Amino acid sequence: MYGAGTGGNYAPPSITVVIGINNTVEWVNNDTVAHTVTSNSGPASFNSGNMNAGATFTFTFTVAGTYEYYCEYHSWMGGQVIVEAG
Ligand SMILES: [Cu+2]
Repeated sequence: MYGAGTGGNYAPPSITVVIGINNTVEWVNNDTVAHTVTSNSGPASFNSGNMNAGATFTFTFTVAGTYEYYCEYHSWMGGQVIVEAG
Protein backbone atom coordinates (compact mmCIF):
# COMPACT_ATOMS: atom_id res chain seq x y z
CA MET A 1 0.00 0.00 0.00
CA TYR A 2 1.04 3.57 -0.45
CA GLY A 3 -0.65 6.86 0.02
CA ALA A 4 -0.78 10.39 1.40
CA GLY A 5 -1.51 13.34 -0.76
CA THR A 6 -4.36 13.78 -3.16
CA GLY A 7 -4.80 10.62 -5.15
CA GLY A 8 -2.75 8.52 -2.77
CA ASN A 9 -4.34 5.17 -2.11
CA TYR A 10 -3.84 1.50 -1.45
CA ALA A 11 -2.36 -0.48 -4.29
CA PRO A 12 -4.00 -2.38 -5.72
CA PRO A 13 -7.32 -0.87 -4.57
CA SER A 14 -9.15 -4.19 -4.77
CA ILE A 15 -7.97 -7.77 -4.45
CA THR A 16 -9.74 -11.12 -4.56
CA VAL A 17 -8.55 -14.02 -2.43
CA VAL A 18 -9.78 -17.57 -1.84
CA ILE A 19 -10.04 -19.19 1.59
CA GLY A 20 -7.48 -21.92 1.98
CA ILE A 21 -5.48 -20.72 -1.01
CA ASN A 22 -4.28 -17.18 -0.46
CA ASN A 23 -6.49 -15.81 2.32
CA THR A 24 -3.68 -14.26 4.35
CA VAL A 25 -3.12 -10.71 3.16
CA GLU A 26 -0.13 -8.58 4.05
CA TRP A 27 -0.11 -4.81 3.69
CA VAL A 28 3.21 -2.99 3.55
CA ASN A 29 3.42 0.73 4.10
CA ASN A 30 5.70 1.80 1.25
CA ASP A 31 4.90 5.44 1.87
CA THR A 32 6.92 7.94 3.88
CA VAL A 33 4.06 8.78 6.27
CA ALA A 34 1.97 6.66 8.64
CA HIS A 35 -1.29 5.00 7.61
CA THR A 36 -3.76 2.45 8.94
CA VAL A 37 -5.68 -0.44 7.44
CA THR A 38 -9.07 -0.22 9.15
CA SER A 39 -12.17 -2.14 8.10
CA ASN A 40 -15.51 -0.36 7.88
CA SER A 41 -17.70 -3.08 6.40
CA GLY A 42 -17.65 -6.80 5.92
CA PRO A 43 -18.25 -10.05 7.80
CA ALA A 44 -15.29 -9.50 10.14
CA SER A 45 -13.40 -6.45 11.33
CA PHE A 46 -9.70 -5.74 11.37
CA ASN A 47 -7.54 -2.79 12.25
CA SER A 48 -3.80 -2.47 11.86
CA GLY A 49 -3.49 0.44 14.20
CA ASN A 50 -0.78 2.94 13.38
CA MET A 51 1.58 1.78 10.63
CA ASN A 52 4.71 3.86 10.29
CA ALA A 53 6.70 3.87 7.09
CA GLY A 54 7.92 0.37 6.38
CA ALA A 55 5.49 -1.31 8.77
CA THR A 56 3.56 -4.41 7.78
CA PHE A 57 0.14 -5.73 8.79
CA THR A 58 -1.14 -9.23 8.14
CA PHE A 59 -4.73 -10.48 8.38
CA THR A 60 -6.13 -13.90 7.59
CA PHE A 61 -9.65 -13.90 6.14
CA THR A 62 -11.74 -16.91 7.18
CA VAL A 63 -15.25 -15.74 6.24
CA ALA A 64 -16.26 -15.18 2.63
CA GLY A 65 -17.61 -11.80 1.66
CA THR A 66 -16.65 -8.32 0.61
CA TYR A 67 -14.62 -6.22 3.00
CA GLU A 68 -14.08 -2.49 2.71
CA TYR A 69 -11.32 -0.67 4.55
CA TYR A 70 -9.91 2.81 4.84
CA CYS A 71 -7.16 4.83 6.50
CA GLU A 72 -8.03 6.53 9.77
CA TYR A 73 -5.65 9.40 8.93
CA HIS A 74 -6.64 9.94 5.30
CA SER A 75 -10.36 9.43 4.82
CA TRP A 76 -10.07 9.47 1.03
CA MET A 77 -8.04 6.29 1.08
CA GLY A 78 -10.13 3.18 0.55
CA GLY A 79 -9.55 -0.43 -0.37
CA GLN A 80 -11.47 -3.63 -0.84
CA VAL A 81 -10.82 -7.31 -0.25
CA ILE A 82 -13.16 -9.83 -1.84
CA VAL A 83 -12.97 -13.20 -0.09
CA GLU A 84 -14.31 -16.24 -1.87
CA ALA A 85 -15.08 -19.60 -0.30
CA GLY A 86 -12.45 -22.25 -0.93
CU1 LIG B 1 -3.26 7.11 5.43
